[in-house]
Amino acid sequence: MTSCISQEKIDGLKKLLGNARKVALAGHVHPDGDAIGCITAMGLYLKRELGKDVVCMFPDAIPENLEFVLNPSLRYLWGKSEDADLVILMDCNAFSRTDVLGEALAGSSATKVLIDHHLNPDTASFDLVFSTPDISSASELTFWILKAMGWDMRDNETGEALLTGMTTDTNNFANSVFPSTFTMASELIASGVDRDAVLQKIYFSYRENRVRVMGYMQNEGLVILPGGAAYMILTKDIQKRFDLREGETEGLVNVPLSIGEVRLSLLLKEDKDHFRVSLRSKKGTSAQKCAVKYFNGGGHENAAGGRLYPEKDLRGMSLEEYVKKALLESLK
Ligand SMILES: [Mn+2]
Repeated sequence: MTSCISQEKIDGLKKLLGNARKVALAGHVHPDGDAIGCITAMGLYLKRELGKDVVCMFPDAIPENLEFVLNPSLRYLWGKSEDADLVILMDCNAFSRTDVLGEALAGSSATKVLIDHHLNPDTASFDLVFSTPDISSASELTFWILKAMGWDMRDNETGEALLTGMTTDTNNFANSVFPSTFTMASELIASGVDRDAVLQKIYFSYRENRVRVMGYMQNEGLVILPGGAAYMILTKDIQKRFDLREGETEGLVNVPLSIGEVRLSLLLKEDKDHFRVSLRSKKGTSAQKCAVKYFNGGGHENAAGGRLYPEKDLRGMSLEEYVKKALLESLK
């Protein structure tokens, strides 16, 4: 168990939950497996074990291949919020990361709890904070919180949601793995969670397009800079040509890191008026600092993200010039 979970905090959470009839759970924009997993698991626990009225809120839609995590016994809202007595923000370090939900959540009179594993949590906005970067995922942190609350692990749907979130955030045990992460997996599998079924749903259920576009980008779109940086730009044209849907290029940014010399990898994905930015790095190089300094973002030391607004950010440079400058300066 991690040191950010003390008995005092668990007692505090129990007390806040005891005073709340309705609980709202909220996650970050472009929800990933971890956000959906930990929110679904917490939702199931609060509803089934504590009898709470629960609503799960996300700023926007989730990738199709993760829809299996959503539980039919829970109520999910997309792009809108609802009042509650208690708000728990999960897998997200600040209300601003919840995009369209941010203002309503930050301004609400509800009691507020944070459960997160990103750097720089906005602790001042919360009544109770569970936060540490020394853990694989918000799903793992939720697992240890639920255990400390007295969860008996008999509900395998809750366990499956947690295992899914941890698995996607660690890229199936490839990064951000701690001894506690294996303990969590071991306990969940021993309690009856079917890991093979989870892996089947996450990694072996894509459409053909995904494999095609991954191959195309690696062959045609990958630029490797001297010094150990790599980038790819997934334009709207390419997305259209491959008929891409949300989440279908998940994992692409990791691929260049498999090259020995590459220490920093960037993927730009063109969106409406901006580019979505994913950054990955090897130990010793900070994806997080690069995201903060050049891409209006943040995240973890070796896995970060952000946004690039060409009109505001490029300042006369071309997109490629800006990207090269950002990457080369981040390697220093
Ligand atoms: Mn996460």
